[in-house]
Amino acid sequence: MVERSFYNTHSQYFDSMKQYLNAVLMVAVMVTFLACGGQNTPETDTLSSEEESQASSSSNVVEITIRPVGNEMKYGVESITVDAATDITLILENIATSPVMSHNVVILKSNNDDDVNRIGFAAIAAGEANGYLPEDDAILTATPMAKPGETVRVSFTTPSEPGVYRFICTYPGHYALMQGELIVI
Ligand SMILES: [Cu+2]
Repeated sequence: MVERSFYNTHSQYFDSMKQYLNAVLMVAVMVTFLACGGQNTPETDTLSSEEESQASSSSNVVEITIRPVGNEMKYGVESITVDAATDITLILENIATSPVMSHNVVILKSNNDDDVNRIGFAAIAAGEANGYLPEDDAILTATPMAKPGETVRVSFTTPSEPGVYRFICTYPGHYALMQGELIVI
């Protein structure tokens, strides 16, 4: 930016602002491009989700947003009812501010306390480098870990079998309290 001529005349001011805004826009476009293309995760961006749903028989991807209750170890939504075999994008918007309130949403293939406890314990051993997400056959899908202020998402297809599927937060110390149910009908 040309700071010295910035305020010389109105037209220079607006030219500079225009250049500045163009630069901001370019950076935003680049960040969006990198965010969409740079990750090798099960997430899908909005565009490809729409393309996929147009190609398949279902008409829309259902978006579900979950937020924690402030700085509590508690999901604001503890019961979600969805249709079987439906494309879902689950969004976790972590509005917490406390540094120990990182959260994720790990959906299990069951509503079984043994599975919940085993995965909750294994998460600690999995460690921060793995987002406190253990490898376990009983995990259906999971969002990445969201630090306070972050938003994460995961896209998946709900099970074809109706039933109750537990979801938990696997940040150390959270899973016993931070749970909910995905009810597939
Ligand atoms: Cu949590």
